[in-house]
Amino acid sequence: MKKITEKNKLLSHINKAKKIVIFSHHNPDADAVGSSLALYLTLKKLKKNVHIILPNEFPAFLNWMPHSNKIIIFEKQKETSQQLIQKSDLIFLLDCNAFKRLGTDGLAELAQNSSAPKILIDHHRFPEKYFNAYFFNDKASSTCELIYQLVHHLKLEKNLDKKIAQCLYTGLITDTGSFKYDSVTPETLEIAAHLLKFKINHTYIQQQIFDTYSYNRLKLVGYALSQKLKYLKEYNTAYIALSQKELKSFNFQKGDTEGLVNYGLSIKDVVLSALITETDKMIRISLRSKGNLDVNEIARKHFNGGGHKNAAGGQLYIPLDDAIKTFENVVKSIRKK
Ligand SMILES: [Mn+2]
Repeated sequence: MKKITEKNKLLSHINKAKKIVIFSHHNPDADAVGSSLALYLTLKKLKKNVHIILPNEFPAFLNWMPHSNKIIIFEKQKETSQQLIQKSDLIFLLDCNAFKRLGTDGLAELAQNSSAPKILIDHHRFPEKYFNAYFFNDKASSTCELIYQLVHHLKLEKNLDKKIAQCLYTGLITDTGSFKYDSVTPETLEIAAHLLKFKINHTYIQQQIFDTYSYNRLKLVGYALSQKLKYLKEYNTAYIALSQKELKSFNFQKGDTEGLVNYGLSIKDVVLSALITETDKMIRISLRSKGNLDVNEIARKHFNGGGHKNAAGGQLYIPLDDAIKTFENVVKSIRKK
């Protein structure tokens, strides 16, 4: 499945619906939150009763986003979430390709088992086949880019406003590294240009996203780079592994390791970079690559995950030291010359 724009199906589902719930993935990022809010605000203008339910808390650096305080966090509001899902007559899943990406504490089942029609809007590869309608393109830079296109396909562009533009712009810049990744197309920049015409303060948005580190977070980055960065020169690979103990010593807050995986790629000959972190429940592995090296495939095959060609992630349920060994072995097997 490369690109599907079932605009007539989508429009008829939206026209019929009264109570809509929007979901996005576990550990929501700025594209998940931005696209959910932009769709929410658009549907509100169509006088729909609409709610966003996210599996768990989004990073605090997104608190400034318009209406972000209206987002329901399943982890904290299970009963409210359950009632909303039961009453809903249309479900959207955004920025992830399957309900299982809503996590493991019951939300995925609640959403998937609901009798409401289900629409997928996403840019991750290999979407599941059980949705009633799709707006999908794995070449799109972000789900925010897809929401912008959807709004136009449905001839709802007169509903675009400054708040929606702020939400969409946020997902665009975070999923493209401020317009530098491979996924950026002329259309991405045309969309960005149009969004700026709503007089959004793009410098403010950049600052809210990228310049809001705590002192501890910056110290953690310094420690990770100076003490923990491992360079496997002959395999053009760099990685950082951090234990719970190390993270706690920097008073780790959710989101503090965001972006850390990208530093490895800034080494000249590195084509594969990884961040391996120990959480309470598992070992998380984030992967980034340059050029044709497909980390989505590596994540799917070796780390129970997936994502995009140049950015993917997964998890392992083994001790940290074993996860590091596993990662090194995978690298040696795939980068063998
Ligand atoms: Mn995305």
